[in-house]
Amino acid sequence: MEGTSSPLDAEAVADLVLLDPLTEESLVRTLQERFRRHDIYTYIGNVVISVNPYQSLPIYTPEKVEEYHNCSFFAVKPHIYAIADDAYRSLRDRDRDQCILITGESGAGKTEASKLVMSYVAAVSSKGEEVNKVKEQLLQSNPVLEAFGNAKTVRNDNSSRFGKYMDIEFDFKGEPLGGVISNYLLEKSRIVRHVKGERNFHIFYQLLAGASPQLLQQLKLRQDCGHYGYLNRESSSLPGMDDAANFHTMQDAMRVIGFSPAEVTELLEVTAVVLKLGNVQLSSSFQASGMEACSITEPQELREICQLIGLDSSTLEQALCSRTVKARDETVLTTLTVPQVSRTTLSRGNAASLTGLNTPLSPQVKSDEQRKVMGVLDIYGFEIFQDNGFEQFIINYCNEKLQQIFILMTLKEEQEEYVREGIQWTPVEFFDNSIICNLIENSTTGILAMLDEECLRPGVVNEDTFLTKLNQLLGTHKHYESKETQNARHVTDTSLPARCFRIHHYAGKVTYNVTGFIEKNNDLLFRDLSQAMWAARHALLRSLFPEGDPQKVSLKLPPTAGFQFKSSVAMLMKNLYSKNPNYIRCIKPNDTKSAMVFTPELVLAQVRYLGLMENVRVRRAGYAFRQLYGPFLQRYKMLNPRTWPRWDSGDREGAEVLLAGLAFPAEELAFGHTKVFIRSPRTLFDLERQRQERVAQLATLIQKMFRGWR
Ligand code: AD9
Ligand code: MG
Repeated sequence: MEGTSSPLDAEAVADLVLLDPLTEESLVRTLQERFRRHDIYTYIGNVVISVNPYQSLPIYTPEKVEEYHNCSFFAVKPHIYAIADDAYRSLRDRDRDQCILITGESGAGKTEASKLVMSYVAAVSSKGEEVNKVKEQLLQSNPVLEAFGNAKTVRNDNSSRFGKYMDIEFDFKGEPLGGVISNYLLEKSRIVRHVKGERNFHIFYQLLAGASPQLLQQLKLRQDCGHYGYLNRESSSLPGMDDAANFHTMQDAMRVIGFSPAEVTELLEVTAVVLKLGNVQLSSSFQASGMEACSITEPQELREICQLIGLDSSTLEQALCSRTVKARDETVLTTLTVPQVSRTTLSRGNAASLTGLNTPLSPQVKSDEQRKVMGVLDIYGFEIFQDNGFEQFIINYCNEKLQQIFILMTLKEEQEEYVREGIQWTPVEFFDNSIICNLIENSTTGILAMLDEECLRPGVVNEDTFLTKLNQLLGTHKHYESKETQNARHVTDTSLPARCFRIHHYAGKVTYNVTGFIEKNNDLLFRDLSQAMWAARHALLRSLFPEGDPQKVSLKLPPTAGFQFKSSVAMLMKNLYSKNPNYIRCIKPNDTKSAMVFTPELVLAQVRYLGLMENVRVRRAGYAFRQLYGPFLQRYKMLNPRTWPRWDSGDREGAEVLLAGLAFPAEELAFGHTKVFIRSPRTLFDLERQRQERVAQLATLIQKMFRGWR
């Protein structure tokens, strides 16, 4: 940190609120300096920034757990355990439901952070036989979730391809009772296709590598990954990842969670079916009538699938090859022009298998019993790729909402603290991103609503008409752009291609290509297929396709993917808003997954879209620093002869007397009911500097005294 003269440089500012001067550069350099010293955690007030070390550091030992369990937040080095401890204590002792929001880009360490929080809470809560069982179940949900929902991507060998929110429920004594997990937007398209250098979901490789010959035979699978169309585009094994061992861990975890052996088998059967469907080829040909006909070219694979799920193979063949259309009370058979669609949509059994986790984990709590909840959110971060599609649009919308709640809650929390402490406070100006949220989610003129309208419109719909409509309605919106609106405004910008629109998100501009928006938003499964699946003699499969029940046939179209996502995000926000927030902001220091490499440009980009500068400013806008009177007096009492070496009256009076002797401007200080507040970091630096000088003086004095005695 050359170039700055803050007295706190030596400690490389453990709390960025104290950073002086506050610039993007000084912030990144502080993180870098701390990272170099293996201090991967840094605070902004009570927000923890975590920089992924990509190596195991000796900071998660039982001794560390003890250390953080017994100390107050600011008395120990920044750590994820400190925030977990703070949240847990305030849940247990102050009866406030908590949520821990973990954000950051792919590979930044969110999932690892969520596991650290869970294991900390498990370690410090009490240890009865029943409680231990619940804790084991909570911790063991991870291997199952990761098997079905994680995959190797170019960014992360163990990338979560879904958003996860877990409510851990506690009784009034703070003992865990159980948990409820919600999943958001599994990246289903990965089942049928993934880019070079990536893999499909771990479960497929785990199953083939770890299943015994008997199990493979029972599931009618071959061990060779190369045999399966969904897997063979990529070498099957990964350095450092033991798929076979992970399969056994996952199976054990399922048992701990409460899956019966029959349920485990059913889940594996569905997994095998998805894998085998990847090999079912359909071929189409024209009949003499001129109609297109479709047939299966791999009847053996189809027969085996049907044996596994207890279904007549002609039923499945017909469902895959044709589509029933209700027209003027007549049932007509039409062949599919793109039969692959059926396979893609069928794979949702995989997504649903995640949801299946909730039943065994549901807490056994009675409704009249008082419960407290800690929510842990591990959700995909903001994404800006070369090509951005529907998935990025949805993910970035979610991040826009999280940013909104972050600003609101940070301010709300500040405001509440000032009210609690009886301190005067002027509201802070900040960029309100609700204009962007509204651009996306407004129920009539928002992009999602217009997409839905386009998907439901009879006649030929395509993405071009969708884009034209967006241009017409949003052409003048400050945060919206496309080639056409630019042309209208006579802007020449060669970076914006056709068939794209661009949104100015709070975190930066992202260009979305509309190709695939309609199909992905529709997410339709042809009724013949859901009916075939429901007709199978297979309990799990039937439960995955409830709409296949002919009794429940409805002419109403199911809600679109965008609509469902918007509703679940709204529910999530409401849930989070009712709790006390704790933030972990994760940063990925390099693109090569290398231990201890820190690339400042990469970190700067993340600092920007995590809004860390804004976070520091908001935190500083009121009082940058606050501390309970007791610890404050202890730390600084040596600065005033009236409070040193002892002060025998109340802590608050002591702090007032102490500070009165130091002649800081009155507006720099405020005295709340339990805490002292200091407005600017400079005053705190000054205090720290004076303290360091005084400590040095006292040390010299003591040395002299010793010498005198000798
Ligand atoms: V993604 O959005 O799901 O693709 P995450 O969840 O942010 O991503 P993850 O937690 O999976 O990232 O971390 C990526 C890898 O970084 C892990 O597999 C570890 O190898 C490594 N990592 C992350 N955090 C730590 C840590 N605290 N200590 C050591 C870590 N290694
Ligand atoms: Mg993850």
